[in-house]
Amino acid sequence: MGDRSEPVSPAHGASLGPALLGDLSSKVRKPAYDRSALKPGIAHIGVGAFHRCHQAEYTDDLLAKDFDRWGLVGINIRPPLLGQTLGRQGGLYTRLIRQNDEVEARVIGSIVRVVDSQDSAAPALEVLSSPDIETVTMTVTEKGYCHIPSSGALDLDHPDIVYDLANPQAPRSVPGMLARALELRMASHGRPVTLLSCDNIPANGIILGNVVRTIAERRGNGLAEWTAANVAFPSAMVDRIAPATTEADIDTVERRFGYRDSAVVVGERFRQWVIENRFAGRMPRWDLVGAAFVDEVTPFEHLKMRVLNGAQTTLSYLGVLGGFEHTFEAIADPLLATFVRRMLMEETLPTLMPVPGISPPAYAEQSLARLANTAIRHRNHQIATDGSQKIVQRLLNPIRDRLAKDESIALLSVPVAGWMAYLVKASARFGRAWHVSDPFAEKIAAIAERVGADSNELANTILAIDAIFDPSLAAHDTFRANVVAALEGLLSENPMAFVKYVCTEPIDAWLKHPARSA
Ligand code: CS2
Repeated sequence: MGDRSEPVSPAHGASLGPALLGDLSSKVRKPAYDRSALKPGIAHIGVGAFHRCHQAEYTDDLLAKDFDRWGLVGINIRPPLLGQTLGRQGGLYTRLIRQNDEVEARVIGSIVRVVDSQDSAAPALEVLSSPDIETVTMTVTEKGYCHIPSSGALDLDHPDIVYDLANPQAPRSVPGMLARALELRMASHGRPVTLLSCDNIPANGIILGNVVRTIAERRGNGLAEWTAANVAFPSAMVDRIAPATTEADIDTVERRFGYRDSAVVVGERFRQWVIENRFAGRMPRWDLVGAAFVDEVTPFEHLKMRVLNGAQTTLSYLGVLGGFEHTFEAIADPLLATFVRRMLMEETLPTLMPVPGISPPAYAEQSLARLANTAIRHRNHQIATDGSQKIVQRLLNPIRDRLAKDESIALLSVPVAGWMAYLVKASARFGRAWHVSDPFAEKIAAIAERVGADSNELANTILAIDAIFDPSLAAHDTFRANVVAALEGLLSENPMAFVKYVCTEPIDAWLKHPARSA
């Protein structure tokens, strides 16, 4: 597309919205379908950067290729408010693809309406129970499912679940809200629906099905039976790195393309979506635009969570401990790059099942290259957030697989200890090195206050948290020994020296290292 005759910027400084579309620079790609003909058919819960960079873009592609009634209604049940940003822009926003020096802009048009349901469930329930909505997708973060990470069961002690079981008509949690929406559907039109989790939890369809069904069963009014017959919970693997938007991203759009957009998102070029072929009712044909509908998602899910996400989590904890702000800076450090590559190649890849059409070593190399993209400013603290909800699928499951075969876990244990060190160092006793956000942060800070710097006692007390560490794993001698040694190294004055040591010496040597008893 040439822009030789382009006026400097007809939209100069104006805010993005339907009226501005015609005035945008030809460098900005626009929706290639008639938005005014778009009707709602999909609801999405959790309209953050990831959704806008992923499902909404696939839907935009689908509408351009095979127009159908698949407009998206975006719902937020937690902050931020959508009305102020996306709502004011008529659902339109810019998706930037950034790859080192390249910047590509595209306005996505698939969101037809946004709904803020932070104060009351009513607006969300109205959408979710509507007969127009045939598919519900969600990105509500790992902790949004209110499950126990180590078992996948609904956490019946979770305050929002306790509340929802007592007040089923005004739910606060995602499982409570979905169960209530299904109840309203059952009582009104009875139309089937697919509930599609797009979060990085293991077997996400199974966990979503578990938590919703557990609530439905307690209703005792036929909802569990109706759900079994009319609702599908396919699992899915989703992928695209899309960090939280910053003011600098908003300024980039204004500077380069001449308009203001308060809902900009930035992502990498790579994207992937593998969806289990198990639907209730009509389903958007995302498979026509690059998604894959498959019988078995597990191999893809393990690949993505253990390799890409495992590397991100590792770089986030070791990165913070080493003083690096973003993933791309952590991986530019030769030591951390060596560590993460060795961990993936030597310990993670052998735990994977065969993945149709994918060579795991090539995938691992591609993942490392994605993480090195300097234009994706993904903060290590952002990835480190909610680690208690992430380490099971990213690190502990591959560790368990290796222990079952009596294989070494020396490298994979390091980021597990990294997560512990990250939370321990945020406690007052350790000088509040940084601010953290994790459902288990307080509990671990309390352990750190009580135990102090004794790594053995610290690691063993944290390993006893059975909502995160399955007791049989926590009791495994090799696992304990490795985590204790790594925690000691990472809490020492020079955590990077420990990482260097691990990269050069076998961990058994570290277990016997004289510095440990010094
Ligand atoms: C990241 C993910 O914040 C995190 O936990 O690891 O959001 C990651 O960027 C995506 O899963 C990539 O698809």
